[in-house]
Amino acid sequence: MADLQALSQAVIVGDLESARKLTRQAIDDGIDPVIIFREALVPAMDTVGKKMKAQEYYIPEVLLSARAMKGSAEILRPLIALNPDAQPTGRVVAGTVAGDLHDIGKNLVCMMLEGAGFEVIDLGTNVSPDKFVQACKDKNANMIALSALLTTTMVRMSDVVRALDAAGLRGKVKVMVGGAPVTQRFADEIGADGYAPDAAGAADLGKAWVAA
Ligand code: B1M
Repeated sequence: MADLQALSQAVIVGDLESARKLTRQAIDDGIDPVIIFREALVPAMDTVGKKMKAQEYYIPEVLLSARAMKGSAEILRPLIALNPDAQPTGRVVAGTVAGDLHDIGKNLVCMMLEGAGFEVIDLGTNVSPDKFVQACKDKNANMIALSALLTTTMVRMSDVVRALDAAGLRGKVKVMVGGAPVTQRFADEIGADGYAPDAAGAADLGKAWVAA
């Protein structure tokens, strides 16, 4: 029987092989991949963050945990993207803003958007405002999804909003922002169109925009 707590623990201690094995087991036992994310992977990385803050974990331990989390996510990704209810809904350019290398949450957001039927153009991490704007033009995107995990980089989101404005794209491309330090209030302050607290919320917001 699948043990989501054991999967969480494998991610916390950075045990990639066990994380993969327990993920496959959970899928074989019929657990919804989204539940595996929400109830095992996300709380595990929360614990890792707390340990980092308490200086029980340093960068090497955090990287091992991130690697285990990615190993599990790679197995879940195609299952979420193959959501049979998903219809082609829109085109989203996604990325983590300039100066920020955190990509686990952004990758989850991309997966959930794909699962909701969006075509996602993932620009990766440390993405400059110009690169976001160019990708929106090249791909004819109707949405942009910005992630930031640092209080020092979340402010870069407003640079992207301004760059879209300067390129005359603000009426065409809706901007959604998120990441641990980001709030609805911050989104309002920088003129973003929306904020989502988690990856599932990002997919819901995108769907709501398309339906409006
Ligand atoms: Co970093 N790090 N890190 N780190 N790291 C945090 C963010 C931190 C809170 C840890 C801490 O001190 N407790 C802290 C930030 C403090 C602050 O700014 N207030 C921090 C720091 C300080 C740093 C460095 C500066 C450390 C250093 O070098 N001294 C450095 C910065 C490097 C850089 O980016 N320039 C650094 C480096 C790293 C690693 C490279 C070691 C690694 C990243 C590996 C990787 O991503 N490939 C790392 C990690 C793993 C973390 C923690 C432990 C976990 C982040 C994570 O993946 N969480 C993190 C502590 C924490 O957040 N608990 C921490 C799991 C993930 C699922 O959650 O990304 O929040 P999250 O995504 C969520 C939501 O936020 C939301 O959806 C997801 C859930 O469904 N979401 C969106 C995210 N983007 C969204 C976009 C949306 C909507 C929702 O719409 C578009």
